[in-house]
Amino acid sequence: MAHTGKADKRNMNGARMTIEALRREGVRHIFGLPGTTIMPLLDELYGHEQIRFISVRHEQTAAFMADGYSRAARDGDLGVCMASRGPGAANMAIGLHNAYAESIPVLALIGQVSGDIYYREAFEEMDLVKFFEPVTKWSIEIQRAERIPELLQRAVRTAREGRPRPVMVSIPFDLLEHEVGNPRFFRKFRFRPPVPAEEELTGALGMLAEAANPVILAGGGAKEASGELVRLAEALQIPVVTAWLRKDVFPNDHPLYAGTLGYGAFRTSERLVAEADVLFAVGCRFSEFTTKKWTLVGDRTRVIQLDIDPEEIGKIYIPEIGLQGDASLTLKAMAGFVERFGIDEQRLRERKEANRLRAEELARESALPPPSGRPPGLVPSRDLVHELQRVIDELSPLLVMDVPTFGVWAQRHLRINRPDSYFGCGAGSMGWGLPASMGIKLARPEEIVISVNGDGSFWMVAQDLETAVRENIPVINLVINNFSYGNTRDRQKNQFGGRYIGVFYENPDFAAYARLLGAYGERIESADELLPAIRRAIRSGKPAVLDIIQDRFEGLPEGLAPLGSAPRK
Ligand SMILES: Cc1ncc(C[n+]2csc(CCOP(=O)(O)OP(=O)(O)O)c2C)c(N)n1
Repeated sequence: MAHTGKADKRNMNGARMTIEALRREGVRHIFGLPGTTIMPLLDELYGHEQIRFISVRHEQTAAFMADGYSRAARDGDLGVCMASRGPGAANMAIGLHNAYAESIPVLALIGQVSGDIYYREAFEEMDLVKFFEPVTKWSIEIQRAERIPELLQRAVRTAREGRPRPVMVSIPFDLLEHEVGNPRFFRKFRFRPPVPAEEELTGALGMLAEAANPVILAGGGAKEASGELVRLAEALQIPVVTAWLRKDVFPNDHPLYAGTLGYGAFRTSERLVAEADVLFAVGCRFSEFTTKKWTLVGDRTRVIQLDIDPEEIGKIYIPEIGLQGDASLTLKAMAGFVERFGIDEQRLRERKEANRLRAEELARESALPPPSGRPPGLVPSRDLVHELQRVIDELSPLLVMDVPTFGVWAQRHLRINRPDSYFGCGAGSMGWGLPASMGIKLARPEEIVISVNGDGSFWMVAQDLETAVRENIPVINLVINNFSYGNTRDRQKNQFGGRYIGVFYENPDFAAYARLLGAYGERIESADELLPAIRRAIRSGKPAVLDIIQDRFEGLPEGLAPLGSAPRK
């Protein structure tokens, strides 16, 4: 083999090499569900001191947990999910689809039938490489036990480097049992994140300094660069909008915050982008919702695009300046230059004035109507958003947003000021919220983690509340219970003449269900019960479900159509 690696003196079978390779790469958790082809791997994890195996009740949970874990892990730790061949793998697919769409690194480790019986439609056999190709950056099956460390360690690097995305590694059963003498392991290696050259940065700064109406659009890639973004925006007095669901990349109470694009965006924010002569995009993929189906950024807008992955630069808009770089390091370097760059004082004063006027306009447009004053019984979204803001201000939690219709209220009215504290499901997978929040809690156990879910979404994964109880993962789940697939209901209302089909159903008493499983449960019929109930849930030390009862016909705020819907021809 051309690679040089350190030989381990011991003989190891494939399963031991697999777990050892992951340990060396810093993996601390594996989420999975047992099955025949991964039995040797499970046995390796028995009593393992550094890697915790968490068994789930459905493989989609394992994948979503790995996704949440990777999003929240601070030390570059990677979420790993594990399943046995065909059926388990198929169950996992939604989680990999979600992670792929959202640029989240995840390693899916999947068992496979042994090589001696492959291609005969063996029991649960499936072409895993082909199956996962569209939802992974790299999808491979290892053919020789000796190569397990090499390929697994490379898979971990592949998932993490450049645009992060999931990878799938399948290992046939016979390889896991195959003994290898003096197996070779490799150094844990990470690329140093790139920073563009000084002249590229000063070129971009020059363009931003001279622009008439510049704007910064910050996406998920800027998640760890909030402080740098603030410094740069302040130095140049440039307003910042965030990509859809990435509210936490810029403090929402900052005078230069100009709103979040995407579904439910305010006109002020959209106009700012539409009228910009220079747009500086930082770690943003110009998604369909952020760009209003790619109509928001006009031909006359000159784009500066900063992205870690050169393949992303120019994919949607051809930039005048493309900067390949890590968002934090690059913004830090830019902010450093700008301080000695000297921007025209008169221009700075003009920008300050324009920003002040726009901030007032945005404040008027985004003002939340006062609470409804309705008697207890059903909780209007408007009241809920007021109370959720109180929860955020008082408890400073990590907030995990599944895909409820309520997300529009959150997008428009919640003020998130703490960096890296808001996790939204931009790929739209129902059922992501509970498991993702479990992964997030494991990555940051010291935090209060609150997920916000529709009742339809919650019920797709509700069995894994048992996992949260058994594994002692105390996440707090708000279930916005409107006894319907609300988003779909609203489409039928707006576009199909109110002919409701397949959107209403009955639910169990979710609070009682939670208690039945050993979790904490409460029913909420008035928004002002929310904060005290969350405090009680925290005190219980258990995973919790707060069942928030809504009117099944409440629907979206006036004038907002469901996401992605267009008038019917
Ligand atoms: C796994 C999955 N299946 C179907 C959909 C399509 N879909 C999008 S939103 C929605 C309804 C969501 O209902 P619920 O979770 O109760 O939230 P609500 O809109 O009622 O707040 C559906 C069916 C989806 N996004 N994901």
